[in-house]
Amino acid sequence: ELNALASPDEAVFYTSGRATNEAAFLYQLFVRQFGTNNLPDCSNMCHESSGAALGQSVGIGKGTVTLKDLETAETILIIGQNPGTNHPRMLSSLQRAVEAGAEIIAINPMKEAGLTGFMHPQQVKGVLGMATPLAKQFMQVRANGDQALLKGIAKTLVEDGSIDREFISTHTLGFADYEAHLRSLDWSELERVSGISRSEIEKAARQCARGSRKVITCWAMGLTQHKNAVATIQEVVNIHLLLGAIGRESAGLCPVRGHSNVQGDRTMGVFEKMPAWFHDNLDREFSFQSPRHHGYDTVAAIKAMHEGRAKVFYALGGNFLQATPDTEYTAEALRRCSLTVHICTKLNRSHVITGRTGLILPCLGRSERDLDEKGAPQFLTVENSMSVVHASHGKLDPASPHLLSEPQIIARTAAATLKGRTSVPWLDLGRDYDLIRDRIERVVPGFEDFNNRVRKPGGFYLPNNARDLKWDTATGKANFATHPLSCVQPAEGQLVLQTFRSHDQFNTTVYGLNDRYRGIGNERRVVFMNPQDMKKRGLSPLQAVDMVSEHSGQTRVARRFLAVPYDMPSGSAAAYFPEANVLVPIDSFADVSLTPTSKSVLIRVSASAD
Ligand SMILES: Nc1nc2c(c(=O)[nH]1)N[C@H]1C(S)=C(S)[C@@H](COP(=O)(O)OP(=O)(O)OC[C@H]3O[C@@H](n4cnc5c(=O)[nH]c(N)nc54)[C@H](O)[C@@H]3O)O[C@H]1N2
Ligand SMILES: Nc1nc2c(c(=O)[nH]1)N[C@H]1C(S)=C(S)[C@@H](COP(=O)(O)OP(=O)(O)OC[C@H]3O[C@@H](n4cnc5c(=O)[nH]c(N)nc54)[C@H](O)[C@@H]3O)O[C@H]1N2
Ligand SMILES: [Mo]
Repeated sequence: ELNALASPDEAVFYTSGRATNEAAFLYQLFVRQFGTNNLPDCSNMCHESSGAALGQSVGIGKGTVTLKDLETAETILIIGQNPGTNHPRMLSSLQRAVEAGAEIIAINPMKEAGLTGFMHPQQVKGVLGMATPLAKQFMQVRANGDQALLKGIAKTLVEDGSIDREFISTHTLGFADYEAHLRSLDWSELERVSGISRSEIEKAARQCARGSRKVITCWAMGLTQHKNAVATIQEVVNIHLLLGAIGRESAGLCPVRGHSNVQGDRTMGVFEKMPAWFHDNLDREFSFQSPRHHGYDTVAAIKAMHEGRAKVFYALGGNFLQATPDTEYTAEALRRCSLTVHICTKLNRSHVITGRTGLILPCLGRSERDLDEKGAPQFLTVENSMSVVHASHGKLDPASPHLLSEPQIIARTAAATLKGRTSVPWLDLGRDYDLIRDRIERVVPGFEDFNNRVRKPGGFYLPNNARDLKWDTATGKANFATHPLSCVQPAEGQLVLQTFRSHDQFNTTVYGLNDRYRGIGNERRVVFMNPQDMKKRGLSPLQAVDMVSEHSGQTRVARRFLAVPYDMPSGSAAAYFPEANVLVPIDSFADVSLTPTSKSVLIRVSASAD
């Protein structure tokens, strides 16, 4: 099927963030030797906005802090992130930080357990091992009101004179414009858009400026999945630049990641627009000419399949149908393909919405033992969100003796597809992961002596220039970004719906029907609403409602969700991903990063007709 295509660009190769470094490296090599950069990945729907923002502002698309920094910070902002459910191991680091004197400021429309109030104190204490909320200050921001709030913090710092002038003059560009912008902002506007009072915002700013300004900001999907996400994240960076709170101990930027190796996959070249130096290294190492024109990201790939410009869909893990926006549209896109292929550890719904031919290629999971031909155990590697590369050893008996590893499946697919068109010893690479690591070492900076260093306990750190006050930006400095204040604008009667995770799920894998910290049992088709917003619509608790998403004159409907009154700002609503993905318009995505706006879907809610 691949070789029958009119052009290699008619194939799309998706990656989910579980793939190991070795699998991801082989995969992108295969895809580029095949002749395309169509390498969309789950990052496109996740932290793409963070990568885009940080790249422009500080020259590296990832976080700048270590776990030790986190545990020794003085102030930690946690914005748009629900660690109690999604990053429970982070809670113990936060707890250590608080015990050492740190103050946590949480910014979220919802009072998430672990950060703030507890729905069921006894139970949560038992599970999280904590008696009191971690956050000293909680700001119940309006949906997408963060930019206004962050600008308010920056304005306070500037007007108080609580800024690090030496850092600003040595390391940054664009301060004068930014300062003028901040001074021109009107407090009543910032209060209205954020939903937070000036005094609360000033209090947060003054906390950040206290002590030796060891500030760390953590954020996740509550910032990344909005139309203005990149600008908002750059506002976070601006605050750190004002404070000089980057590139030194106990301070810095911490986008909190999702999948275990989403960071490593990007480092290995899974990206539809890798920089030229990466292509140069790849071409030199493997003696070929990789295509340089950019490929499709996730949204572009769905549209290409829908419009018949792409005909083969190949996935290294993930659940493309359910993770992407606009479920019905995406389903149709997949059905129009000639071939859909999934390398996977677990069956999911994507596997039953197929092209004319559908293949499921089950593979070993990372928890399973992976033996080489002589029966010796092999290991693979991953990069965690603190830029540490370490080994991953499977311990369990494989589910079946017939399972192949991801690198083996990719290597055999490449050998069978490329035949005489490649000089890469694919089958050897698929058999011996040390050989893949030798190649990675010669293509990707920071992996010198890879095979030796990764065998040491704990692995090794990748270089992080921003951490070392080296700015790989277009200007050679860290850049203040000055954006006009923006916020999603619902029309009269519309609500801003966010689609988020319950406690009993990992992305599209649902383990149970409870969301214990939010007090929901045995149901996922619920929509959380402000009690006043319910009253206005004549809705009683647990009444069945229909949600209609409105975008560019199109409507999308999700029927029979139960309305749950909840402590959240009026004008906002929340429902679970992936059930609510039918409402996320394919054409609604963030500026620059093109991340679907899964946290700001404009909807109308009314009592169910039937
Ligand atoms: N158990 C479990 N762990 C996981 C996952 C999982 O599904 N289950 N998924 C993994 C993955 S891939 C990722 S990316 C991470 C996701 O981790 P999170 O980003 O914590 O995941 P979400 O559930 O999407 O929660 C987003 C949070 O942002 C808040 N929020 C929504 N809109 C706004 C807003 O406009 N402003 C602010 N300030 N906050 C807002 C929501 O109320 C919610 O608390 O978790 C990872 N870890
Ligand atoms: N509306 C809405 N949509 C969202 C989000 C949201 O908050 N709201 N969040 C977005 C985010 S942050 C993300 S990261 C994406 C996630 O998008 P995906 O990564 O595509 O989705 P997952 O549910 O994590 O994929 C789970 C599947 O991966 C396969 N799998 C698991 N482990 C392995 C492995 O080791 N190898 C292989 N080959 N396969 C494996 C299994 O078959 C499993 O069913 O969803 C995005 N979609
Ligand atoms: Mo994610």
